[in-house]
Amino acid sequence: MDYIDLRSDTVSWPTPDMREAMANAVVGDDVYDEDPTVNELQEKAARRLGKEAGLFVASGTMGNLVAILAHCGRGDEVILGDRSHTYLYEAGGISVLGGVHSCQLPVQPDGTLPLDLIRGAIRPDNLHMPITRLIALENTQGTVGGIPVPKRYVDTVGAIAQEHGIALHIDGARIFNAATALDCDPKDLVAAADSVMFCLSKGLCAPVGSMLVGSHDFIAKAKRVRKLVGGAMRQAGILAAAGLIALEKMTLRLADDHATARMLAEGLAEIPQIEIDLAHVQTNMVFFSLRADTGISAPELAERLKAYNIRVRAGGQHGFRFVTHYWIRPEHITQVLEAINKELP
Ligand code: TLP
Repeated sequence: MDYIDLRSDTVSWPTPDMREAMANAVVGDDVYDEDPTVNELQEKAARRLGKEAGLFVASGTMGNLVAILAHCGRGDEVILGDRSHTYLYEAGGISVLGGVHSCQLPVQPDGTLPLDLIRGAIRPDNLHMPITRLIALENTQGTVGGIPVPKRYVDTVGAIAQEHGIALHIDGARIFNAATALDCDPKDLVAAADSVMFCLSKGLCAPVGSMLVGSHDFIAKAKRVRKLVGGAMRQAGILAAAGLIALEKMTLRLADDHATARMLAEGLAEIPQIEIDLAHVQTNMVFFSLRADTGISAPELAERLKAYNIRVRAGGQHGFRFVTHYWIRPEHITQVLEAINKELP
């Protein structure tokens, strides 16, 4: 990349081998199920996560929307986190387009939703109330630092869902980061889930696309919803070709991004004007803040770093989220730390 971009892993460019695979991709009309590259990606994604079938979708937002609309009808309720991506950052799509009601539970610092609150939120059979159809978890949980949520917890939530005849969906935009950090097979991590969305873009570097996986029946329903929201694509094999490299190759190297995040976090912790909780840096995200008396705001510092070819995004007056990815190398971290040290008064 031409600059050091820590705003998100969504900014990552496709790798040179992705560009080559895209140029040479064998394609067909995916609405007729005739794109061999899309079909291969869907099969491999499903297998990798231990599910029966997969569906290529345009984005993570579309994947979550399609999943929730496939699980829930109008007026049904989904239990989700009050700081989940679906609740905060997907333009309210599940209620705008699906009439799906949401029950928001507080996301804990460890990325979980309290189990007693989940149990308490499941509605009894009462005509005054919406019907609880779905629980949605996020893994890694972005807003609390990209925290990986362990299998034991996911399994417990899955058991609660099963006991009440409701489904479990996982927004696994970064599920491979979670599996890497927890040192477990992604299949095991999502075994309790009825559906999982994960992103091929973000840390896996594909230019476009996410996957939804689940049972054959669920994916058949999801495919209708994808059509409804305008997400059925034609020669999408061009994109799926990059997705295959994302899935097969880029999922295996995420520990490098976690190591650069750690290096960055440890360097930031040595700067007196910075407050950071190192225990919260477990994947590729580094959350930190400037001490209130530093004399420079986070947006001002972000602006000044542009002169060093460094792009970062402030969250509020004092906070930052830096995200590492394939294009961020250890030497970039050294440059970033030097620039911050220079610019802090
Ligand atoms: N997250 C983006 C922003 O929208 C915040 C980012 O920079 O982190 N689930 C999770 C957990 C996500 O973090 C995101 C994107 C999505 C879903 C949506 O994916 P896209 O951007 O492909 O629609």
